[in-house]
Amino acid sequence: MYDIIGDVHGHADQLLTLLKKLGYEKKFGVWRHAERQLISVGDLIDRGPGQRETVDTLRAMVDAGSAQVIMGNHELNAVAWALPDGQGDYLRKHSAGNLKHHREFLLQAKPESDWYNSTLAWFRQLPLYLDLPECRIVHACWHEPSKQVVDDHTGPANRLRDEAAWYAAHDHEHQLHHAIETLCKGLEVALPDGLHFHDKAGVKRTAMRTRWWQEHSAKYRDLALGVEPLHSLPDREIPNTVMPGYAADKPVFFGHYWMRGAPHVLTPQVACLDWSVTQPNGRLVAYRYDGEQQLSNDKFIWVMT
Ligand SMILES: [Mn+2]
Repeated sequence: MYDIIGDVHGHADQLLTLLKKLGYEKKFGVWRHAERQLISVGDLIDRGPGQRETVDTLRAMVDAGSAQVIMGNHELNAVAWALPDGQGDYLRKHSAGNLKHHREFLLQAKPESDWYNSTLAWFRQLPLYLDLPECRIVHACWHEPSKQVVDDHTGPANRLRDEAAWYAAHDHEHQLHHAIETLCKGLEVALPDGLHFHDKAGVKRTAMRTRWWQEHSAKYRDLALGVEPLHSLPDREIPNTVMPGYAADKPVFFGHYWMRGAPHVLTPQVACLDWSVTQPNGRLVAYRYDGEQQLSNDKFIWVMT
């Protein structure tokens, strides 16, 4: 069965320690397990000191069949950073803000190198999600309507089909853009009546990140992620139509959300595996999955940073 791991963000030392802890062994240059396969929820790169080693380790495992890796928003952004938009810029603008998040990868990857080109080509063909017989894996949000839009632009392995799809995915007027943003960056809900708040960076926001997995309806301030102060949000219910919850016919795993504290399931069928490896006292976390339909806290395995 599967060992599903959270966002690594270039923390190769923690990745190797976690692989050992999970019982993987390096044979003929590749980490393998006799009975199990590793699945990464994406976000291999940006921030940490061992980004090349992280990519090389997991890519070799994918090539050998001992791992699967899906697309995180950082891989999506890395590809878009390097794709010209035809108007003298790139699909992801080379702004100071965007560069800040990507600079460490560029320093380590060296954009003129063969490694960089080969890695971006590999990122381009990563699946956008996995819908396995027992469970589902996506980087940020399992959202059925967005998945259906994405499926019109992907092939059988859930990879963006061609160059045109990459351009559509970065065209703010195109529905594929919003669908991919939802799967890889999470479900945002617009605030009513022109309301707004300012995020940590002081940027004015008219939509908020949400705890999309929560099933019952709730107020804006109950479902918000990363909004402070919460009382800046309306004290009323979010319409059910914009918060679909998760139709839990099988468990779903994702990363992306910088959870803190001791790893635990969010509901019996929903588990986030990103426990903030980039932060002091953070964790790189795996869930040891054996096909169960009810997830349990005692199946998390982690290494501290
Ligand atoms: Mn992410």
